[in-house]
Parts: sequence; C-alpha cells; structure tokens
Amino acid sequence: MTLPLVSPDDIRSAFSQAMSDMYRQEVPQYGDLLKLVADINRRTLEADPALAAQFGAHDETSRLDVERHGAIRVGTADELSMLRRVFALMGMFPVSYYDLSAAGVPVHSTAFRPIDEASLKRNPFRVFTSLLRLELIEEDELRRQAAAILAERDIFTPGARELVAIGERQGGFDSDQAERFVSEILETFRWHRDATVDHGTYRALHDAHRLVADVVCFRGPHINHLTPRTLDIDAAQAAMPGYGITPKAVIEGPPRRQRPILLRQTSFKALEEPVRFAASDESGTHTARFGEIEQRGAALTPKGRALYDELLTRSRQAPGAADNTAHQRQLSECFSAFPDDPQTLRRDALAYFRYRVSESGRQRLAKGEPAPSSLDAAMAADWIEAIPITYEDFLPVSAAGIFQSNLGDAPHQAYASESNQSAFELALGRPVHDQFELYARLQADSLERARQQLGIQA
Ligand code: OOG
Ligand code: NI
Repeated sequence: MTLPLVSPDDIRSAFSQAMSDMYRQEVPQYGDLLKLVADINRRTLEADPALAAQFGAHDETSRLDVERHGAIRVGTADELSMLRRVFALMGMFPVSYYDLSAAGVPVHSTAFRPIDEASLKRNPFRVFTSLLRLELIEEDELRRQAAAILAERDIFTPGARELVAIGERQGGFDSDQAERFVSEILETFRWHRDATVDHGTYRALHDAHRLVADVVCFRGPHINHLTPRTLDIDAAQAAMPGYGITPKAVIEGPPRRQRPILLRQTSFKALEEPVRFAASDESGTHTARFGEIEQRGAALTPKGRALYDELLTRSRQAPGAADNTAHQRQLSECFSAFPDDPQTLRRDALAYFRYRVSESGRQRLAKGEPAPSSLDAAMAADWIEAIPITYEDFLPVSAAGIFQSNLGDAPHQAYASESNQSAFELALGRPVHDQFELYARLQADSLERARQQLGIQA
C-alpha cells in the first residue's frame, strides 16, 4: 500500500516557514522587520477599509501573512540544476532571466516560484537564485582556483540527494518523506561561520569582487535575505529607524501611486559577521546577509513594462537625489506619464487583470436576470469586475540596486559581457518560463471562467 502524496503547496509552505524560523535565529533583525511589517499592514488595512475589502474578497489577506521571498547565490551549473529539481518538488519553477552583469554584478539569475493561480494564492514563496559567472573573473589563475574550490564542495546533504531521487520517482512525497525533505534541504541554506578557504584566498577572491568571495568561500549558498511584503512601503521605510533598523537611502522601483504597479523595495545593509578561516585560527568578518521589505502592485503587460522602463531610464538621467523624499518627488514627476487609474490601465492594456463575476452580477444571476450577451456589455453593466493581477516577479534595475547597497559604496563597473540566457538555461537544465505568458494566461483563464458563468458565447 502506498501512502497518499503531500501537495507540493504544503511542502513549499512548510519549507518557507522553516527558512523563516532559521533566518530569524541567524539574523535577529529579521524578526524586527517581520514585526514592523505586521504592524504597518494591520494599520494600513484598518485605515483603508476599501483596500481591506479588496484583499479580503480576493483571498489575498491569508497569503499576506506568510508571503516572502528569499535570495541565494550558487557557483556551478550542477548546483543550479539540482536546485531546480529540489524546487520543482515544492511546486516552484524558474521564471524569467535577469542579467545583472550590466550593473557590475557578475551573476545572472532566475526566480523559482509557483506559477498557477491556486498555488500562488496558497503561498507565493519565491527564491531569487543567482549563478556566479566565473568567466567574468579576469585573472586566469584566480578563476581556475575559484572553479577548483567550487568543484570540491557538495551543497546538498546525502539525505537531500536521496530524497530528491525518491520524490522524482514517486512523483511526490508522503508526509514523513516531506518532513525529512524540508529539514534536509534547509541545511543547504544554513549560514556557516567557518570559511572553506584560508584568509589569503578569501582576500584575493574578495578583491576580484565581494560577491565572488561570498559564493566561493563557504560550504553552501546561505540564504542572504528573506523579504516580507508590506502594504505601505513608505510608512515602513519611515518606521524602520524606530525599530532600530537603518534603511538604505532610497526605495527602489516605481514611485508611490494610487494604483501600485510592479514592485517597490527597500533594504537594510548587510551585517558584518565573524568568520573563521581554514588552515589557521585566523578570524575576520564577512558581510552578506541583510534585510529587505517589498510592496507589490499590478503586473504590467509588455507595453506597460516598456513604458515603465522608459520612464525609469529617464528618471535616472537626472542627478541623484539626496534622500528618499527628494528621490520620490523626482520619480513621481517622471511617472506622471504613466496612467494611474484602473480604467486607463485596462483600456490601454498596460496592466494585467483578473476578471470575475461581481457581487452585483451574482445577485442578478440569482434573481434570474438575463446576463448581457457580450463581454463588453457585461463589463459596462457591472456584471463583471476586473482586479489587477499581482506582480510575482522581480526587477533587474532594483535587484542591482539591492545587490549594490550591500557591496560597499564603491560602484562596480559594468562588465563588458553579453547577457547570456542560453548559457544560463543550459546550466539550469531547462528554459525559464516567460512571465508575460504566465500573466496573460491567468488573465485569459479568468475571462473564460466569467464568460462561462454568465453563459456568454465566445
Ligand atoms: C539578490 C538581490 C535581488 C531582489 O529582491 O531584487 C533581490 C541577492 O542579493 O542575492 O533579492
Ligand atoms: Ni530581494
């Protein structure tokens, strides 16, 4: 007799919770951040009954309390492709390719996350996963040394490898296996204060790029931040000092708007943590792990995204602002060209929407009133409502800003290398999903459902 298999959604939720508990132990300030975000979210929902109703009506409140993303950095193709298999067993799949080399960070990345509607609603846990681009280390000898060090390590426990093979064979886990899987995988992301290299090697790699030292000199890809989702990032940024947290200077992403779009993020600087180097009892410090908060808005269509990119580029041509208030003012001026009402966002196809039969539509349907014969008429007569689809992904310019605020103040020069999605996908072992296709499908499916409920012919 075989036991019933646990849903990957349950495994992802358990894993996300286990990561959060571990990170709170490792970085106590993360606990302060969770408290701050919970306080702000409660106050925001109390002060804005319409927002609370919107969240409640669309079951977003339940995911809000557990919602977070994490970030890790790996060193080899084998590590990346094994992670893909691990995350698949938790219902997380690679979405989008991000090239950070243009911003002077020698990595390229994807985000593992759930992709279907029910799984996103349940727990949208995402992990931003970067692969070091060793070929961007200029010095031959150092590059060879880094590759040799990486070839020596196995970031997975034997138990984790065994369970991945079992899970793939069975098509999932029974509850006992699922529990063991979560705890074995957790080990991969744990912080180890013992570096695997001596101090000299650490220094040499650190001098090539701080990030290279972070990826190469430790036993595994320690989780470097976990980010809760706030409903009001301006309030969160302002409240951080009161919780003993110093935020980075400016909030990344679009400005504050009536209708939030994409993603806004702020972080606090990486901690200096003690490390012990190999082959001596020498100790030193390493800075890698930090805290971050994000606010999520509507997913944009390719057309909306192009407008966002254009306005962001324009805003970055102005001299940098001294503080967040000035930065937000400049940004808001540039973004006045981006429509901020739901009708225009929808009519101009700038954002994706989820359609559903409205409360009043349901009442009229129950009374036996005939529904309009076309979708447009049903929309116009308020039988169907449209709610923005939440952006579930990341932004390369913002990600670069987050990386950089943790790499000391000296900005790194852009690498003169091409972005290389096909090399990344080769390392990953499969192509990444296209985020626009995923949002477009959510939108189309919701329209189809509403149409069927009202008996409107296609
Ligand atoms: C990842 C930085 C990117 C975000 O939220 O954009 C990121 C890293 O530092 O490894 O997490
Ligand atoms: Ni992040």
